[in-house]
Amino acid sequence: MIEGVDRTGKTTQISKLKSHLESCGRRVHIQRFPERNTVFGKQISSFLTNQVQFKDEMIHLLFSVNRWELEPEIIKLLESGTDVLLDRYSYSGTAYSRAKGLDLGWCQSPDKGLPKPDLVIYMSPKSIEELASREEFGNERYEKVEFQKKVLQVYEDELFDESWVRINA
Ligand code: FDM
Ligand code: MG
Repeated sequence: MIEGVDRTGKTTQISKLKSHLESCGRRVHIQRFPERNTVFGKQISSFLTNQVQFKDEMIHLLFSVNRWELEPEIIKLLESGTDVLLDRYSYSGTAYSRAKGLDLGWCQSPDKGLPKPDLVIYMSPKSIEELASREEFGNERYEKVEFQKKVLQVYEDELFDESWVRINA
């Protein structure tokens, strides 16, 4: 699983990891969250592109439901021996909602029972200002400097665990 704030290069790094694992002879599947092409994913996509407005609690639950939508597929892939690389997962769910002020335990609760990652790769930025200068920053709802700083603070102070692998983003 790869985690971190926006524009840290998660998608680029995870696709490189996929190529590497494939060159070692493994079967690999990347699952990105949110998965925007499902019933609930379409609602999430409309929210992120500012076409609809949802309460903080409601969008939080939709993100979780989106992971539950894909849970059977992920289990099936793992059972068939395929490596599943997740581009964001439950930690994103908590980080972004917690940054809005929702209770930590409340944020984590709807994801209880989902498959757990074997490894968390965390993309660690030097500063949000530096990320904000990257191409396409600002396109979606959450890509605002002040908000991203809060999300980063949640990752660093409340979620980061010694078992995570920290990568200089
Ligand atoms: N995001 C993503 C959340 O707020 N909660 C979640 O559970 C997930 C998976 O959606 F701003 C946010 C993080 C980001 C936005 O994600 C879209 P990508 O990775 O930038 O497409
Ligand atoms: Mg983004």
